[in-house]
Amino acid sequence: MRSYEPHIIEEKRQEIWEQNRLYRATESGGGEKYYLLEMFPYPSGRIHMGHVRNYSIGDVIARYKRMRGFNVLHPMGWDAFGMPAENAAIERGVHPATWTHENIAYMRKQLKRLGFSYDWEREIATCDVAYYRWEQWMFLKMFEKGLVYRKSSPVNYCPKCQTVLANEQVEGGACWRCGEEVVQKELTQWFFAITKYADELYEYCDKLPGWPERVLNMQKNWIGKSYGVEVDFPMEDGTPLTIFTTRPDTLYGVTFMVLSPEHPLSTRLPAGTEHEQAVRAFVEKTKTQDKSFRTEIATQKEGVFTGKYVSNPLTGARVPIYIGNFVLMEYGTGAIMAVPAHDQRDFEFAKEYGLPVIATIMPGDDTLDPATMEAAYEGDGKMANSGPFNGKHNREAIPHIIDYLEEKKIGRRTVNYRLRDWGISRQRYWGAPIPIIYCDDCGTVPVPFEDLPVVLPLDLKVTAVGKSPLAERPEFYKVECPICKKPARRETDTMDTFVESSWYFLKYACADYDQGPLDRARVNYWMPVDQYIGGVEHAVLHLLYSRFFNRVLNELDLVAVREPFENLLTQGMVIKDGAKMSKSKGNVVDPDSMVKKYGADTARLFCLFASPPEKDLDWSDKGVEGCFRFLQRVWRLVTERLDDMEGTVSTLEPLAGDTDCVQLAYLIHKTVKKVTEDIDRFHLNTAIARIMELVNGVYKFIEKEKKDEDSKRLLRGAMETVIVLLFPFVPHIAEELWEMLGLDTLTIGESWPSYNEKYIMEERVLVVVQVNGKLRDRCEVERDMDQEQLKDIARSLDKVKKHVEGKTIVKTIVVPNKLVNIVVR
Ligand code: ANZ
Ligand code: ZN
Repeated sequence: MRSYEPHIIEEKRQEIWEQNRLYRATESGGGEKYYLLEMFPYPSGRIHMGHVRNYSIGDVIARYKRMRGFNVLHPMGWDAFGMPAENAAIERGVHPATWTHENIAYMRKQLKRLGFSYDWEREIATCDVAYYRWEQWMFLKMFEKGLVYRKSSPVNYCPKCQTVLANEQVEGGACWRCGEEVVQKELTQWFFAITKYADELYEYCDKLPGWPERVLNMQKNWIGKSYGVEVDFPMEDGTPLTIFTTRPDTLYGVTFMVLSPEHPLSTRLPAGTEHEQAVRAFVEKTKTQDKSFRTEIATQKEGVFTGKYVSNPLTGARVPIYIGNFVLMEYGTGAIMAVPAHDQRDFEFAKEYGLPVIATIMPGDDTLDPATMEAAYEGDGKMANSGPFNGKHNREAIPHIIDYLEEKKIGRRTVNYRLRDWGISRQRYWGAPIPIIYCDDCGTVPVPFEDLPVVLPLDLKVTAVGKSPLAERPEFYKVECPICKKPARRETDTMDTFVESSWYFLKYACADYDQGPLDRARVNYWMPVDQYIGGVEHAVLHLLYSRFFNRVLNELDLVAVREPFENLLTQGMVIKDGAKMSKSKGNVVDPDSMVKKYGADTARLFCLFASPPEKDLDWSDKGVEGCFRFLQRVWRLVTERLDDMEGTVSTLEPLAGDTDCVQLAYLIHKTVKKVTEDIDRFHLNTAIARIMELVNGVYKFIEKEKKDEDSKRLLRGAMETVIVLLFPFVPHIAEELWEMLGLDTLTIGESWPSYNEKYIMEERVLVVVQVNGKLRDRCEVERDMDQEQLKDIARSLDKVKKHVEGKTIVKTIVVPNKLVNIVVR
């Protein structure tokens, strides 16, 4: 008898799969289409456990759906542009392309060794010209439609390294490499007009029932739809200062106004007055500060007086205008009415500059005393100090106040979004070149479609991050203007790598297509993605950008659906010793060594069994060991009985009719039902637990040492069921055992078992069986079971048989769910 040697069987099975192109997806395949997608990895060098987990979950679903007759697309590829490649180039002198391709080769080998059922013929790497050329095409189409534009915008900049820094390269306000304080620098950059879709992206969140509530809320918060009102406060010269507020109910509590330092009035208002100097100094100072820092709750509220006033349009009160660091130009109108009694930021500002506080919303029956308040009261309540609105509840008053403002033409209802347009310019080398040319005479000129692709030159050296070597390479940037043919300059920035991951799922549908950006027919056959699986860290940006991009491509008639991902599963993290498994924490378990020690099936099984997919997975060596032992147990279950099973035709019916057979049959059918339901709901861990229970049941049955043919047939049926149910989880061992039982391995991947309702016992009860009033045995049966069936079972019990044999049954009395009494003579 062979012992369980995972390496031998796993490599053998993988070779067979590859030779038979078993997981190749075609649009002409039978069955309903099913597109299963896992977030593609960044080729950082090696697969980590988080990947193993993500891809194991996906592989179960892909295999399961195939077994249920779906035509499954399950692709894999590489998010291959990005900064780590440049860092490696600087640190180790290896070219980003070389580094990336070597990593891809290694990681592809790792994924293959784990036995994931990908259609490798559709593999894509986003750093390939064949991929990004069509992204450039899309950029140009978006340029035509006015969905991409250029504007000046601040970036993080390190004056010492003279480079632009990504947000993640700024650590506590300092450069990650030299520690110098990072400043904000204005750069002209390209933007995608995602805000044009803000409302649709927001409203569609309610039309995605297959997404986790949590992710939808994160998307909604990010888009930040806010209903409010713009109110005009007349300045002394009569021109209006317009602010945006969500709380017009606090208008009577306004004691000052605050402008963003970037607001055009900030420098204009104090011009030529004694305040000019101080204002200018303040504006200069805040300019270099990071936006998110400025709006943090903990950040000190700072500001300066402009010397000017407005009047409150409701009360006529004279209100001073300040400039403050916590007001941003990007939101609303870049100016606010400050209500220190009811807004904490305004409260802190008022305390800092000795400005008055007027309370207008009272909490419950209490009254607020501005003299003793220690914080703003931001809740709801009855209005006070508010003229005609006194005594009203503030929430009820809001619509009336807005109606009044609109009637008097001093305000209008507006909706504001927190979402900003997507800045895609990166001053980096390892990315897709932006297909634009600047000409002194003709201005900004898109590269003509027929001149695509703009190929990223590979024969150069990367020396610093944040400074694209493209800008130092005349062969690249010196070009002829496509319009006037005079010398011009090519854009040397590259695109944000989030652009590549915003449409890769469409490319998979037609990976080999090169006649245009996408093969519409094939894309529309596969789209939308039926199930997307990935980490929750992408809950906002990647998913939002993809939803945006898919809409744009829908309008370009390249894809028929508006939403790309029908169902989303966000898997939890892999934790070890209480911390996220990561290189920096030094608690990494290397998948390679796992596979080496136990094999791919054990690695997969552990990742699937240790916790439900959405929850964090706590690493446990013991747990891994346990999974390995379980597989050995399954291996023995079958291999130790191969001779015995030869020539036996399997059945799932309790033909022998005795209790053991009946019980085993019930267990088999119940397990099939439960595992099916569990996988459908992604309860993969409990699905495995149920298969383990079935294995225990089969071992128990074997202990009975039944020799009759009918029992053997049932035993074989049970074994085959175990194997088939295990196949999506641990395909190598399952397929090998299947083959050893003499079955055709090509059928295992197509044969999800069905169950017979007849054998499903939802709720079980213990029934006492008597013969002539004397207790002889007990049996566990389904509650409210059919009386005739219950009598059959009772009579089939061994201990009962003994007392009935050779006698005549006069009658059988049944007390439902309790007792069967067989009266014999
Ligand atoms: C007066 C007020 C009183 C406010 C009060 C709040 C509470 P959301 O809900 O996020 O949309 N605001 C408006 N524009 C701003 C800007 N450019 N920078 C910083 N803050 C700004 O927030 C809307 C509220 O944020 C607005 O309502 C305004 O303060 C502030 F008891 O107006 B509120
Ligand atoms: Zn020109």
